[in-house]
Amino acid sequence: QEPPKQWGVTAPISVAMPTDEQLELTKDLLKTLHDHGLFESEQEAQKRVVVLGKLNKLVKEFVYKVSKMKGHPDSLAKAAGGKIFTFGSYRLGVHGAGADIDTLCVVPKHVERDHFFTVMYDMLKERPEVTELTSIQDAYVPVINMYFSGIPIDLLCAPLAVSRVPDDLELSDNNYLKNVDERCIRSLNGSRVTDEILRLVPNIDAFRTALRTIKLWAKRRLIYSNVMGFLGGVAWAMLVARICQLYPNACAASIVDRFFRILFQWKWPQPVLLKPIEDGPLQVRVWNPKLYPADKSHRMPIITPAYPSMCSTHNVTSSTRTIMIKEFKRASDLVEQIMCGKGKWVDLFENSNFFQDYKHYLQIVASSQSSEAQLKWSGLVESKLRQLIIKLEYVEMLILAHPYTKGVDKVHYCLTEQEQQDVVKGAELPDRSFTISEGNMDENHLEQIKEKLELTEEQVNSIKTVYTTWFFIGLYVEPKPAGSGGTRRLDLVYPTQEFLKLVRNWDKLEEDTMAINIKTIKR
Ligand code: 3AT
Ligand code: MN
Ligand code: MN
Repeated sequence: QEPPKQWGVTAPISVAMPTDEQLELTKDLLKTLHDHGLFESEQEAQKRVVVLGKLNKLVKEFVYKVSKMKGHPDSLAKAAGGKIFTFGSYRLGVHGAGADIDTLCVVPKHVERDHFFTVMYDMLKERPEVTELTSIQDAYVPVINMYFSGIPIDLLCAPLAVSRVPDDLELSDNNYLKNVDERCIRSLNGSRVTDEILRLVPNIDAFRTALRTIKLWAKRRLIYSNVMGFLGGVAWAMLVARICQLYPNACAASIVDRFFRILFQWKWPQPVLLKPIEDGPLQVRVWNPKLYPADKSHRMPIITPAYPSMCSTHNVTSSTRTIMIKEFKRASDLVEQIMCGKGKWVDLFENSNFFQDYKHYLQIVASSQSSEAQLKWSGLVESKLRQLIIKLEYVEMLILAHPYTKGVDKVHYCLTEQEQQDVVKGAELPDRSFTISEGNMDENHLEQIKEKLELTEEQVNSIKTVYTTWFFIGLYVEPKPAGSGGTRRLDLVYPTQEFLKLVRNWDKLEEDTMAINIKTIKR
């Protein structure tokens, strides 16, 4: 008898077909996901297809235009091609209603990245469907952001070292990575990783439903965030893919069940791999804990399958790993009940009680005086927060430092100097502080305040607007030994001072307007 086909780095654990009960539980699960509004309407799905069709046409026009600009004859300019690829949640088929479409434009070598941010940008600006067009040319991965017919789009560009990009071009060939710049390699990476994940999964339908389940669960349990030291979308996708490989015939409910059981007991830092790590044609580092100490220090390595393989979970710290393992255990117990008919899927998605879980918290307040400054400043502070977590982990008696996954954005309209000083330290003004929901950074509350509070013209003119972003870290302190007297003090001076130094060292800091404050608060 032939051995079962192997998916990934080991033979499957079981090739059993699903039982009637398991199929029934998968139906329940799908219904629960639908009830949570995780699927878009047929109409929205159609709209996405239309938008992608238009974008694909636009890219070809863009390539044609630049080719002509460069003096290529018409026939060659037409043959130069151009093609779009999608990646992210849309490509994986697990996007929710309103999610963005992550899109990559692949163009031939005579089309330069600069053209993308000038020629292509202007072409998009002309289109009546396009709104909120912005570009970040100097980002780690340069990107154009926009809404196209109301659908959010992240648009990347990859000029390959080829003279034409035909419609049947596939990016899986490692040779396309040769002779292109690093930004291009990074831009290609998202698409290559997503495609590879899909190729390495035995049963795409089960994978998609299981991944939608895991993503909803991780968001509800506040452990979905790469920056904060938990896992991001790609890492969760790879974990689910690995479980699918181990149970190639299982249905979604069983995949979810096995997911929690296996990951709760996983022998970290043994890495999760979807295939053996490949060598390739570039002079770039591939993840290798035997060669690189930094790779060896990864606490929960989950390795991307496309060359050059990287660890997607570089940010995980000892605290965040402990928190995730605890969540795997909680979910594993719940799903065990669900699988024998004694529980409900909704229980899995219960919100976490972050603000009740600890006695003490750190509140970190980043503040500035304009929405643009605040976006950059709070982003910088957020990106350094895990450095604070790591330093807190060394504090005596502190067992765990638990970062809240979201920053809380507020805008305050201050009448006095004192009020300004208070809000930058984390206070709120009773009638003049507002929470900013995502994408509403520039909403103006002034008119509303003026009327409601009956302010004089003079008062209105003296108003100073202050933007703040709050971050929170839950502190789990070692319980006092029974019967011991005396007071104990948690000494956080060193880690907090070091953190303040680190963020104030930012080369774009505007010292007069940007501030950072940390204080401890009680539950
Ligand atoms: P959503 O459904 O959009 O919330 P997603 O998994 O599609 O989930 P994103 O659109 O944020 O998430 O990201 C898609 C991919 O883009 C994931 C990663 O390959 C890449 N990516 C996202 N953020 C960054 C970043 N800051 N730097 C580099 N690559 C990024
Ligand atoms: Mn996306
Ligand atoms: Mn995106």
